Amino acid sequence: MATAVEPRELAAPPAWSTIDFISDLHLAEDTPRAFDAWRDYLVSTPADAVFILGDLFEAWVGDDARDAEFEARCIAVLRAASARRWLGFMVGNRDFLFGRDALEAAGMNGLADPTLLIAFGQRMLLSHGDALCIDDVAYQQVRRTVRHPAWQAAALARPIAERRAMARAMRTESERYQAGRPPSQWFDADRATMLAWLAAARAPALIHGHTHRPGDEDLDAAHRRHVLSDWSLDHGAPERAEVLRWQAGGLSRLPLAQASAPR
Ligand SMILES: [Mn+2]
Repeated sequence: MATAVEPRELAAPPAWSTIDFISDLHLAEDTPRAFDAWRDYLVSTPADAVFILGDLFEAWVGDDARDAEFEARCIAVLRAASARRWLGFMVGNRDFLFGRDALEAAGMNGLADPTLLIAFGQRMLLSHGDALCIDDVAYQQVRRTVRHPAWQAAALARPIAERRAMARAMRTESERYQAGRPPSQWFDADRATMLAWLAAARAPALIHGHTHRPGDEDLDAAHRRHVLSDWSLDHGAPERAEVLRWQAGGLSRLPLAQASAPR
């Protein structure tokens, strides 16, 4: 059964004329090209606001690890970017332990999943997307567990090295799943659930990531979804990195090079 979720509302300040959405960069120490592309994009985008809708990091093992070499470099990039423009961050299934301390260090605004963004006189529902993939019953069980405050408190009480090992194990499991079947057979967001969320939000459109299958699709005559691109620039697979940009005239899907061009 499709369950509706009440979104948090966020009204864009009238001064915003360009709003960017990105997700699923899966930044890690072994993704130097994605890291550089992301840093350059955050410096040069003409956007007034950038919404990061989850899985910015391949893993985030807790805010107490934010001073480690790689994490500190990421926070420094975010901090420099947030001095120039508004940054919003919604956690994904890889970086769900990104918390208040890291948000504050990065100068970012935390976003609930889902969030209803109101801009240009329109309503746009935003989600990472993993909660919509209800056919993946085993994952939804894991999600309920790891999103529970008690589980998180217990996990964060463990040594950082142990948490990194846990994150690596989760990554291996996910890679095994993806290697075992073509992308067309990976779990997708459930249509009835998306429509229920959109009805609860009284919104005609949804933006989500997570599935790594970018595209735009009519869900019915009155509702549409826009799936964000992952950023794949490092591991030999076909290169892909896009920004979804919202302006008064509508949405546009931009290759990274174009997203950074001056207005
Ligand atoms: Mn994800």
